[in-house]
Amino acid sequence: QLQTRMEILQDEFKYFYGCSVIEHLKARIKKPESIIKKMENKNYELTYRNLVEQVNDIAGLRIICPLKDDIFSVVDIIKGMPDINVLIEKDYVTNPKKSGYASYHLVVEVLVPVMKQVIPVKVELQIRTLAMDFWASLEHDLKYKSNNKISKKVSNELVKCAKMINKLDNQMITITKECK
Ligand code: 0O2
Repeated sequence: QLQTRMEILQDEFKYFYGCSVIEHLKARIKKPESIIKKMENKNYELTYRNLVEQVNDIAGLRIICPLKDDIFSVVDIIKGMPDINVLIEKDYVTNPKKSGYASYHLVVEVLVPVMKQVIPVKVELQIRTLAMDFWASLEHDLKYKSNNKISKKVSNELVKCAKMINKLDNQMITITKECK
């Protein structure tokens, strides 16, 4: 549902302004084995209640924006949707994580009609620029390949790269403004 709405928003921007605040979208449903692994890692008892209450990212939508400013426009649009309830908001764009990770996270609740009832379903949204996505995807793979144990030297290098990416994202905003 949310993916379709974001695709419509992407089209609306292109139609009215000739460009979009959304570059592309990636949606995924977490595989049952990954859900179990996550619950076990966090020491949650494998109950349906814990699944619903503790796991926020069974449905995940990544929104990739061309520019850093676009992230905040997308966040405002989502927060302004009357039928969407924002449960959690984390701004790692303004305050990146120690790892260097930058992204805007929202956990929202969407009402999904199922048979004769409507159930609230949580979706984790990760909103970031193309450059932030490039860094996060590579860093995620590197951590997975080494079972989350990357050396201090590698993590320092990754923090340096994240800082370069932040600088690049800021420069792209300046260049874009100059061209307007
Ligand atoms: P995976 O393998 O991507 O699913 P939560 O994990 O949501 O219960 P947490 O960790 O406090 O609670 O939430 P946070 O910090 O908002 O992180 C949620 C997701 O953001 C992570 O999911 C990652 O996908 C991503 N993320 C957070 N920190 C980093 C980071 O340093 N590097 C990268 N590449 N991604 C990060 P999972 O479930 O931890 O991992």
